[in-house]
Amino acid sequence: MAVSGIGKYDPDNIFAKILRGEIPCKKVFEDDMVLAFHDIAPKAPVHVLVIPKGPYISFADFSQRASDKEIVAFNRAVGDIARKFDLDAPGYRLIGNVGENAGQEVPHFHVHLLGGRPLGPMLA
Ligand code: IU
Repeated sequence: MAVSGIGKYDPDNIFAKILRGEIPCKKVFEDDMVLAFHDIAPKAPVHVLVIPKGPYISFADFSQRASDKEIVAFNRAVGDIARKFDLDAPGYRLIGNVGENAGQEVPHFHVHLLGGRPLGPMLA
């Protein structure tokens, strides 16, 4: 079910539990500000979710409240992960769902990094 991309952060959302180590994930990257792991229901050969460690609901929230340091670290990590999977040359897609209209399901900001096959038109 879709969630709101703004409002009060729910510390019991599934990604908050992953960040606290209460639920396992298939980790691909971690530093002090960012965690990335394989999506549990991959839509492409590479489908990684990249999340900030801070309590941000969506891009709308993150872009407003995160520090410059967090924003730089997050963007750098996304690029580094794509490179780690050799996706720069073939290309890849980044998706960030915000709120109801985008069908955001988990109320902790995440970017989907998809690649490893031709992805087709964005809204297909
Ligand atoms: P969305 O942008 O909020 O719609 O994407 C949520 C994603 O989180 C979706 O692709 C799920 O497959 C994924 N996911 C996950 O990787 N692990 C989980 O335990 C749950 C969802 I719940």
